[in-house]
Amino acid sequence: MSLVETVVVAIWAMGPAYVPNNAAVLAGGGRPIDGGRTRGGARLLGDGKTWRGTAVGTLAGAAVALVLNALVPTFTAATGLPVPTFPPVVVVALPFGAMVGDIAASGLKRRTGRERGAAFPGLDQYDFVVGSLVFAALAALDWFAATFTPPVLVVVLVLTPLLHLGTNFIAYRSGLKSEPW
Ligand code: CTP
Ligand code: K
Ligand code: MG
Repeated sequence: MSLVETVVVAIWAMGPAYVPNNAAVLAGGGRPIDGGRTRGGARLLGDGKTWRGTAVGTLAGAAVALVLNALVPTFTAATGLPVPTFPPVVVVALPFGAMVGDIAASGLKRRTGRERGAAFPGLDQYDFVVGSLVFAALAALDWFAATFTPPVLVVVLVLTPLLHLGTNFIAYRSGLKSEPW
């Protein structure tokens, strides 16, 4: 595959993991997952991790996976690119893993004295990638190995922080998000 083709396959494979965090920003609010609990004076997760944001984010990512699955035959016929079809367990694992990675990162931020919304460079850009990839690998290892080949993985790791910073900057400028990260 050429670099451009690898990029297309990488974005396709990660689409269901890219959408949840952005959907959560739109859907956020309501009861925080940690129920307001604290440890050592800091919240466990904070008000930025809610049940509604997590549920809507996961459903939005799963919807993207189902739409992409429906498009595979047409897209493959038109381009010849080996874009993946998501098995049912992966339809859920990619977006849910992305949300869990983001939630785990907030726990780490609170334990290290960072308030809600504080930046943690590196963690902010990779938490959901690592979460989604780990959950997908646990859910369907053969599918994972066939889809996330080394070149696709490299593209994912290089491209994701750029896409993440780009979409978050747009959300920030449109007033949807209070910080650009
Ligand atoms: N959000 C949510 N539930 C989630 C993730 C995100 O409701 N599981 C919503 C919240 O409204 C959150 C917004 O999306 O404020 C932006 O997400 P994020 O930047 O991850 O949260 P922060 O508010 O910055 O908090 P943290 O410092 O814990 O990352
Ligand atoms: K985050
Ligand atoms: Mg944030």
